[in-house]
Amino acid sequence: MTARRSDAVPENSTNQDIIGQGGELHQQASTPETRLTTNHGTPISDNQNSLKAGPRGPTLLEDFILREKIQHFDHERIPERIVHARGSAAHGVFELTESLEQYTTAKILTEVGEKTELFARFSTVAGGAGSIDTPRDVRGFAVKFYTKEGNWDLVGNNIPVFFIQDAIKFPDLIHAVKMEADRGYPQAASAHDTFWDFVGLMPETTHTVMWAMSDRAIPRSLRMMEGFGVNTFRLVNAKGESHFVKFHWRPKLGTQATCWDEAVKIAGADPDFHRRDLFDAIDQGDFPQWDFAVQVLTQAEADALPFDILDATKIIPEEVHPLKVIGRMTLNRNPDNFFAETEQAAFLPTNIVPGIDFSDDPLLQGRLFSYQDTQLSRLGTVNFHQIPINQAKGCPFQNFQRDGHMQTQVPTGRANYEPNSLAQAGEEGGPRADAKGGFTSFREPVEKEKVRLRSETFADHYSQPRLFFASLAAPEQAHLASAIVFELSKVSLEHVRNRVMGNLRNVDEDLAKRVADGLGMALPEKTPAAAEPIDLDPSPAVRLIGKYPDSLKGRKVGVLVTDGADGAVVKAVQDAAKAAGAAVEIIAPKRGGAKLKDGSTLKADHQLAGAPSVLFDAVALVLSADGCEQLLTEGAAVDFAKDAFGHLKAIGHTPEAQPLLDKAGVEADAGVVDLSNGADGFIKPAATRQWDREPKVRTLA
Ligand code: HDE
Repeated sequence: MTARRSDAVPENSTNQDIIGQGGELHQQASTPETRLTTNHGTPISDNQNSLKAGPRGPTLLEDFILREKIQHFDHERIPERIVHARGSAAHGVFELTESLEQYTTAKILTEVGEKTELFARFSTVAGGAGSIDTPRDVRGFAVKFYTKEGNWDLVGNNIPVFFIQDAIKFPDLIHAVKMEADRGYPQAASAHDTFWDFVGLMPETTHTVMWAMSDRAIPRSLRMMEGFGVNTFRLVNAKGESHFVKFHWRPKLGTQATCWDEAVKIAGADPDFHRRDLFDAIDQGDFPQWDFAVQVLTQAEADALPFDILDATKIIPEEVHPLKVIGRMTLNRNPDNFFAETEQAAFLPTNIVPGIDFSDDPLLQGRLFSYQDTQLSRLGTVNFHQIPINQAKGCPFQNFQRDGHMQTQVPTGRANYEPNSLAQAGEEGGPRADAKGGFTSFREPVEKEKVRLRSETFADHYSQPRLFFASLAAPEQAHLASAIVFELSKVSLEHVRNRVMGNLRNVDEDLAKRVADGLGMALPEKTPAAAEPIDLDPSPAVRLIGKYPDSLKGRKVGVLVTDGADGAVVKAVQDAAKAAGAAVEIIAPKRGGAKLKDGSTLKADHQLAGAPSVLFDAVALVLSADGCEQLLTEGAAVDFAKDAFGHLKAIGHTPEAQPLLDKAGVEADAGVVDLSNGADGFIKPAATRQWDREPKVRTLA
């Protein structure tokens, strides 16, 4: 039995020996600048013990320090975003390279060379704040520009179209995709009954569903995603003339995706895969960049399109209206504090500057209400614009709005109304409207009956999904078809699977048949379409394969090393991969590292069990014969090689690694490279995926 401690109060009231090691870390601060205080500034003498009636006695209600600390902790969480809850963000800068003066008065789009600070947040849509980074999902791509004329928030997605045409359907769409109401699952997954039930019943979702089933919805990195404003906006010039505009972000690293099986495994290996990747890249000075581009159309050009420019389920193919690159975004600083910045960032499509304006897109019109409203419930006060991340930093903001929860400003003077004549008496009169430089809405003539109607011009739901499918590279088409098979296979309601297939027949008979074969079901009747689809010219610009640069820039190579391995080979791989722009990480059976052939120790970045090959873009197996022998009975090692092969990655290896490759079923091909003759032959296949290998490793629809 351990002896009972005495109730006597020890002389040293913090009892450091009892609390634990690291006493020096609990060192005492002595100056007002360094000492710990309560929220109200009272210095704290002991942050280890609550106030008790004797060392073993009950805690006293009087302990205001304990109560304040616990109470603040209890309230640390705020309501998460109803959609886009899971997000990662960074600070950066926008630089204009070409002026749009002809089209707009917005300074951010006319002052070439001007650098505007910004904050960008990327997100998944369906999952909660703590969900995985790699589900199949649309990604949010929201940018807040702190311009000289107020904040401009471009709140977009990584897919250029949206599921629905009218904002009134948004709550239904989101209810359907999020976890099912009674059972509370699945989290962050569209592969379930209610989502596909909604999809089957709402043909307007078809185009975006196609994009969401494509490889775009399983991005390799947040740094490798395109971004789109989705809705049509207007640019308004000094003469008051309006043009329609679509906004685009193009990543310098190209748009790249994972394989579905890989994305699923990453979810387990590193749920923070994208967040970590973005943070690490910026931390290491490898700043992600995007070109900013616009498509500008006159009213006449918009009228000539075979669809309605106000319909957010349609793209304007860039082969029809080319993109004009006008600037560049660089993300160069990680947030200092996730909550204060990433979580409290409030994006509002209504944050717009003079010279940019809204279109009548009924989806956008609904968004103009929703975001301000949601910030009120999430951040709890009308003063959320005063939170540092949301403040208009590029210019002053001043008005007569006053008071409210969490008011942090201290306005002076009596002028809290307008008009006032206080200035005549030498008092502060406050700001006034600026008829010339202030925001003015485009004077669009509007005089119609009030109706609840969907325009006839919104009726064609299938021509563009058909265009999208026809435009993809063959492996991407197979991935898309397989993704639909995967998702519908998780749908328990047979009539829902049938309805979706009936709709797909309007898109492409071959696609529908491949899905039916993949499901092992008969192809149902074609669903009648509201408007018969037409064949539009394909848009190869929507492809991924063949479009992104064959480069190791921004990618990661994993080198698996065992005891007895040849350090010269490791170094050759490291040097060649780094020279090609990749990050290199060492994996060993033990975290301490591997003892190389020459007796030196190579430190490891990861232990094998915690670093499967899904975390890397290409791998090298630098093994000794003995080391390989030991790995043959190590499941993680066999999976490492097997998955790298299955995910179409380049595999460099020493000849000694052959038994492991054999056990993993790795067959010789152009992506499996013997490193005996140096690492150069490994770099080329490492810069891409081995698409030719795919039919050997999986059956696709
Ligand atoms: Fe959003 N959306 N949305 N959305 N959305 C929100 O605002 C909404 C839509 C998008 O990183 C919410 O602050 C409605 C399209 C992004 O913080 C909410 C409709 C596009 C983000 C909201 C749409 C988006 C949001 C939830 C249909 C692409 C995250 C939390 C009319 C152009 C921004 C919040 C961030 C967030 C409403 C459709 C993009 C509820 C009603 C289309 C990137 O206000």
